[in-house]
Amino acid sequence: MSTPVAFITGITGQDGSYLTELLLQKGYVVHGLVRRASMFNRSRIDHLRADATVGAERLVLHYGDLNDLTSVRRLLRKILPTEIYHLAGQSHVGLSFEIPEVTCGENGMAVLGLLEIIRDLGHPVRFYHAASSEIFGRPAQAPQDEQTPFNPVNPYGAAKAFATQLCRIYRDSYGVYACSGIAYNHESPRRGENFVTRKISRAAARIKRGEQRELALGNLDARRDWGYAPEYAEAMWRVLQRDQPDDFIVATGETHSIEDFLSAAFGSVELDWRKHVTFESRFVRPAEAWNLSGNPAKAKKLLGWEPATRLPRLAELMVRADLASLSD
Ligand code: NDP
Ligand code: GDR
Repeated sequence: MSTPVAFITGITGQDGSYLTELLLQKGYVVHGLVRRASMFNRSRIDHLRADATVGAERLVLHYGDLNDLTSVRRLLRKILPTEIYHLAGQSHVGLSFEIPEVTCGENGMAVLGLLEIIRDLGHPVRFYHAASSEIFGRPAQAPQDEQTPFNPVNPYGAAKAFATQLCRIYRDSYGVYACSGIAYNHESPRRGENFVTRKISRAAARIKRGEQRELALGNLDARRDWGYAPEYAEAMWRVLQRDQPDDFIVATGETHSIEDFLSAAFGSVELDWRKHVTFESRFVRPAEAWNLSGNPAKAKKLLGWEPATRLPRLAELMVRADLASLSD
């Protein structure tokens, strides 16, 4: 069997880094798209680039940007990957109200552009689209499944809904092998520092060490279905291993409030979050999604995928990692 070749957009992000580790373990050659920044933005994959057992020929990085799909087309024509994992894009829901055009361009139109490239590629390739629970916004039913109607309430969710529907259209109309993993929140020590879980774990560690006193947050009543990111990378890979393309909910099915997460994170280092958390209105969004809880039954049945890590363990492992990094 020939060596599988993956192309990952968003390789420098949380999910991209875990997926790269997984695919390298499975013997893939991994090509990743890296955008140009004024400073190196590869800290999440530096350990892989330094790993002598991986080597430069098995992990290849290319400069590129979703706002320059001509260069991405050129790369794909040259690499001819067997699988594309499209994870790149502006991923902060709150910020999508502040930079809606960038958000919709990267999460919506860029997916359409990639589907067009794949349609013309003349080479069989499987395409994974990182869809989100935010496509459901304020759903009438909970938990949601693959049939739940889209009802996004922010620009990010609207763009992801557009892209999810386009994957279905290209699959049905042109036979493109395109799948959406409709993932609910997944977290890890590599989570960006302005997402609520990482903000909390980092603050708990810093307060414990005396480096910070307060943590300013927005809406504490919000509830989310939180899982552990490395397990979601495994689901992504499984989605593309099936003969027929399809969409899958990737979730734990359990929801918790921000207060629950605070309690688990601060509790793990014997702190009382109520003594440290303050309210800041700038973190409150113009509209908040609610009722988001995913039913992963289809993924369990057809992919053999099941989440293992949940609260409070998830919060604890994040705080522990933040404490360890402060000791470095
Ligand atoms: P991150 O924000 O950690 O990573 C996003 C990645 O996209 C980074 O590598 C970033 O590069 C890259 N990127 C952003 N804009 C561009 C661009 N214009 N051109 C090229 N690359 C770009 O996100 P996650 O890893 O958490 O999520 C991965 C995907 O899954 C995203 O599409 C997200 O919307 C989606 N998703 C995530 C969920 C989660 O809970 N994590 C749940 C559901 C969906 P750089 O490092 O330079 O910033
Ligand atoms: P989310 O994650 O919007 O669900 O998107 P985030 O961690 O940003 O927010 C979760 C909830 O916490 C509330 N909240 C705060 N959020 C942030 N970021 N900062 C705060 O200070 C704060 N205080 C309260 C928010 O209002 C919200 O209710 C994530 C991203 O990974 C998306 O890319 C992905 O699609 C979805 O998860 C599923």
